[in-house]
Amino acid sequence: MNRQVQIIGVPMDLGADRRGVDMGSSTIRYAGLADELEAAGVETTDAGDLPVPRAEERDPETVQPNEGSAKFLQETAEVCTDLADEVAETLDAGQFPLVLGGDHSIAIGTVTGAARDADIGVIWFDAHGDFNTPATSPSGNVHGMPLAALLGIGDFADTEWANAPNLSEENVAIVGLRRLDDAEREAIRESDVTAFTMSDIDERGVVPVVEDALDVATDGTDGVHVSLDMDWLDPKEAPGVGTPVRGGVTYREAHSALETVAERDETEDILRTLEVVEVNAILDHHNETAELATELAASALGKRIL
Ligand code: NNH
Ligand code: MN
Ligand code: MN
Ligand code: MN
Repeated sequence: MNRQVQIIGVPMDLGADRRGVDMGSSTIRYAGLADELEAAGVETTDAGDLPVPRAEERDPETVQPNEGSAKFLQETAEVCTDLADEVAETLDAGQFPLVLGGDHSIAIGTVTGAARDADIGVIWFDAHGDFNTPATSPSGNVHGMPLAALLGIGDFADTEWANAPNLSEENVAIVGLRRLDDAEREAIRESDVTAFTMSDIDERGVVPVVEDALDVATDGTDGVHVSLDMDWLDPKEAPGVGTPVRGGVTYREAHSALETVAERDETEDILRTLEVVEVNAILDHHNETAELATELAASALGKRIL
């Protein structure tokens, strides 16, 4: 596939408690992303990083009226609106947006941009459900809310910057779940989102699960957004994340999953946007989580061994 990838960095950490995730985009570049993609036969250009306000510049207890407790919600809205514009412009220019986080709150921008002129499906590789709303969140961290935001759940129903057009619950698949807050579990059960837990992967294997997720995300849509939260992997493989949960996928399972996406893309041209988030440089060991993020992006974009 002759794809022109445009790298877009978003050094965002306002959605998470642990500093260090703001350096994610720069560590992924340093790990050799452009070379890795070049070697896989994918041409890249780099749009640089979007401006993100520093956490120190604001009072972390900023609470918006009627929006319960969500830290830095206004700043997050501004960054995500910029990012959505950048993603939509990149698509308009015939390029493929590869968004590097930053914490997972930026998915709100990536997906609203991807869904501006197309019906899309989403595959969400994550240990967590990211289905909290300001009213249910135990932490107030927006990185635990992006899926609920994009689907317009609870307080997010009236937020134009967050509630994605052209995205329905029926086309969303979460893969690799192993930690949910109580209210999130309830909300996911009540929704039409398809959720695959780690037990599903244990029982069936990662490839059949990802094939099912692809069926969900492609059903009646024009394209698929893949959101890769690096805490989806086991912390032994990806130690550089802010909210590690034991029992995640292995190195090989992760590659296999993204190769399954690439294979479907090769025959059906389904992939519209890709993002890699939650790499935390301070918690990482010798940049190995960033290196893995780089490799997995290459697998998703069609890297072949032979
Ligand atoms: N569920 C928790 C919260 O809402 C943790 C979310 N952390 C994530 N999600 N990294 O992917 O605060
Ligand atoms: Mn996440
Ligand atoms: Mn997560
Ligand atoms: Mn919607």
